[in-house]
Amino acid sequence: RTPASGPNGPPSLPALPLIGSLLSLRSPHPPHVLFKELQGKYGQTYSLMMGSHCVIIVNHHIHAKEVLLKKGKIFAGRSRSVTTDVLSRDGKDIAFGDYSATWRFHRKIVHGALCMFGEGSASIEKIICAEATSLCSVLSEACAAGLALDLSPELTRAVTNVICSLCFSSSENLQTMLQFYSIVRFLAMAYLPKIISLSQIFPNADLRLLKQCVSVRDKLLQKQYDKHKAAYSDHVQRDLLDALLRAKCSAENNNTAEINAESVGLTDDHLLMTVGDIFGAGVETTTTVMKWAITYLIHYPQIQSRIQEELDSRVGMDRSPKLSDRGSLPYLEATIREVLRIRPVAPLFIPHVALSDTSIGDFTVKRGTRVIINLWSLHHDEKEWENPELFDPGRFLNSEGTGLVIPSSSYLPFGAGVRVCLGEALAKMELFLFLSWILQRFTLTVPPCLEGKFGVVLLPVLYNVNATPRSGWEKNAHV
Ligand code: HEM
Ligand code: PLO
Repeated sequence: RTPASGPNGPPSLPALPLIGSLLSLRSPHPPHVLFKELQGKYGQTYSLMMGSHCVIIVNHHIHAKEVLLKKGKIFAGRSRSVTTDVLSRDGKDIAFGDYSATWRFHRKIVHGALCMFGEGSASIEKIICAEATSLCSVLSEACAAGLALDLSPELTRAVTNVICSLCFSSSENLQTMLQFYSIVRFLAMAYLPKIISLSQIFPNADLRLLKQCVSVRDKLLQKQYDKHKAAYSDHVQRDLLDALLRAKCSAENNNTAEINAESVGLTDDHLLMTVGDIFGAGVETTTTVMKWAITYLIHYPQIQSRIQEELDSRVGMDRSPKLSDRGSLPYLEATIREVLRIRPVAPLFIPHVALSDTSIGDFTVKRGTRVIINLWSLHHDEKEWENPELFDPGRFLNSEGTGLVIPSSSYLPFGAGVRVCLGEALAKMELFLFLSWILQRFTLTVPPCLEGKFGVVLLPVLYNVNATPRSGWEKNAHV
């Protein structure tokens, strides 16, 4: 039988009409883990059917780099889905937009605007440090009150404020923004597994909820957009939205050139969706990495104290860490790299699409085929990483422990090539500054703290408890 990917295509999972390979994908594991396991049976690169679409799963860095770098332009396409159409008004953004002149133009503007912030006044650093200051003051208030603090909302607030400053130079409406993000995070993060499931064919209730959330987001974005348009001037560029508006205005005034606002896709929708992307990507990813980092530091107190020793000797206690300290804090940098390895935020990237007939290794690939790079497999490859499940920042240090190394080419936390992450530099600055400020001042631990807190009575310090019914009690645990 010819596999769905063609006679010379990669080995295929079995598939049925309509539901594709769904039956072979039933598993208690999340998709990235399942896709890693399936290598045992089908090899490192294999294909499967999602509904009527052929999808190739790439689990090894050599094929991954062929897709992302060597044939980057051929594989730079994106596919549309019900979910991404809702999120991006039919692909009018960067992350879910297909490869086109419009897309290239938007990427260039955003890239330029993000670089501009890094130079001169070094204002990104100032913005992040202001948020680090307030994050640390919340921590110290909780500490003074003897309370354990739920860090999630504080981290989300800090990261959201940074992005708000960059995009709109304002942190107005933050409360609504935060509320809305907690819902969208849940839905948006579920989108990949959902593509694999039947919801593509039978849109369900989740989709209605997603539409509601997106409309809240869009109202917010629209409000900022209108304000910026009203205040627009050719001479001032305060933030990302100003940079986008400037590009739009100069294209509109440029009647003679081939570049006019319509043809390069500088419509209101495109601008709004691009800002929406930077917002979505900027908040979700960095917050998640911060949470993983803190979780690992709590779990490995010896790593936490080694970072603190490094901070004490290189920065001291008289001043706060700066971006220029990055070179002298290799152990902290190595820890951040290791967090991004062991728990990649985007373990399956965003699916790529082949824009023409091509190949991966010896396998032929037909135009329109979707390609999923399984970063989880790359970062947990036993041949590339010694004991890949172990959290060990030391693997990113040279043998003297004084300098940083990348010990394997199987490491791509931000992707590579044409579709490489646009926020890599920003994310690294945030992670470095937030973590260094926190660890300079605090040691993070979790209760249980069996010392208790003395009031009139000796009170135990309670923390969030997860109660899972034991086997046999699932149905009647409430009785
Ligand atoms: C895309 C990782 C933070 C904006 C991506 C991709 C990865 C990634 C793996 C997909 C590449 C692909 O599909 O081939 C990360 C990680 C982050 C992070 C690990 C944090 C540690 C950010 C931030 C921003 C951002 C802070 C915004 C400023 C984007 C955008 C894309 C993207 C716009 C889509 C690029 C495209 O499709 O052309 N990121 N990201 N990311 N990221 Fe990030
Ligand atoms: C988050 C919700 C927003 O409303 C829309 C959006 C845009 C860009 C997406 C982001 C969401 C989720 C995280 C993504 C990002 C692009 C790159 C990033 C997928 C859906 C990652 C981790 O790859």
